[in-house]
Amino acid sequence: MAKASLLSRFQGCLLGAVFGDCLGAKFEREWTEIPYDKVIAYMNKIIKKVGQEKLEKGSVFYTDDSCMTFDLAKSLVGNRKYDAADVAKNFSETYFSQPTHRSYGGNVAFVFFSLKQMNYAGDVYRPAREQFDGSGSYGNGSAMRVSPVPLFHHNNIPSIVELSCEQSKLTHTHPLGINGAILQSLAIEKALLCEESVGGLDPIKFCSDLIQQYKDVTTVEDDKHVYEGQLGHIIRYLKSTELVKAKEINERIGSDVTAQKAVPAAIFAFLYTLDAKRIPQLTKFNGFLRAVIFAVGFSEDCDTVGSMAAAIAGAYYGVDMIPKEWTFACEGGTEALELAEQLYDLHLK
Ligand code: R7I
Ligand code: MG
Ligand code: MG
Repeated sequence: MAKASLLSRFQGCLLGAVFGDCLGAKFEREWTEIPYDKVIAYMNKIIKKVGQEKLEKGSVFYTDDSCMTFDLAKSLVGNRKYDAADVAKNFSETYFSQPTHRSYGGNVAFVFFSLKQMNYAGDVYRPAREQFDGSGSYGNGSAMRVSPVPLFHHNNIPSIVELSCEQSKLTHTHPLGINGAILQSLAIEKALLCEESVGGLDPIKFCSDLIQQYKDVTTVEDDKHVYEGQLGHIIRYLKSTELVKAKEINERIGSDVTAQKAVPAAIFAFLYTLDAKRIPQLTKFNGFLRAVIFAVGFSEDCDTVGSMAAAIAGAYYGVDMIPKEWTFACEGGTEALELAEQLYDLHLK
């Protein structure tokens, strides 16, 4: 694989997150394994329609995953720093601008209502702390939107960890929610930094190094071991020569709306599809598409696992692997490219 430039990787990450969300959203309510052929057929249908000029720009809609990714990225770029009240306001106002169409998580709306009532002043972390009788949410919502964080603080692990944690606490204060966001950020950062190597990236080494790094840097000790256990399952599957079935992945790792399942599922999708030959139906696709089609196909929360797998894969493979037709078709496609470039410019400065 030719090494993608850092700008291409930034753009691959952010546009990837949007693409995975848009592709997975088509199947979001099916709650079952989607055959690869069905995902591929839908993907190709959009490519064909764009080619025939039968689809308007931005007409494949995204969901809450991309809403919140954009909310966070725009605030970081606009303020050139993390401003908790501003991010909280963006999250909430975007929600109230379209509450029904974006398929937000079942409970997070209560946070937005409280934030609005507070007029985004005072302790903006309080509503999230009060979720689920005070234990906080462990939904995957703070991990699904975290991709701007490793771009904003690229090459600075302590700052990536701190900001992943802080932005999580605006909606998800449960240790599993926070650590899920940290782990997803670390996976993206590691993918951004991967050098081209003879024979390609070693998925087992990537995962082992990620576990070690997560153990070393995570500041939230409660429930920390849950993710270590999940990454251990991933390594076992990566080592196996037998093809693992979707049912087994879902029973062992899981892939639902909780952070402790969705984040490991996304990392697994990226690593498991690095070898083009592993899944015969996907061999003809580039690595980025293999990861996303696989993630959408096996996962229960397919827009979110698709989006997170695509953010990691995009950070590794770069933006050129994403079909141009889909950049055109995705709502927010061009905006994702522009925001990634702005984050890249901030990084250079
Ligand atoms: O995490 P969140 O923003 O939802 C994101 C998901 C993604 O799949 C999006 O694509 C969208 O479809 O929703 O929203 P939350 O409401 O905080 O969490 C989502 C769900 O996780 C909740 O509705 C609960 O079902 C579950 N959950 C919990 N259940 C019990 N106890 C989260 N935390 C808890 C908990 O502490
Ligand atoms: Mg969604
Ligand atoms: Mg989802």
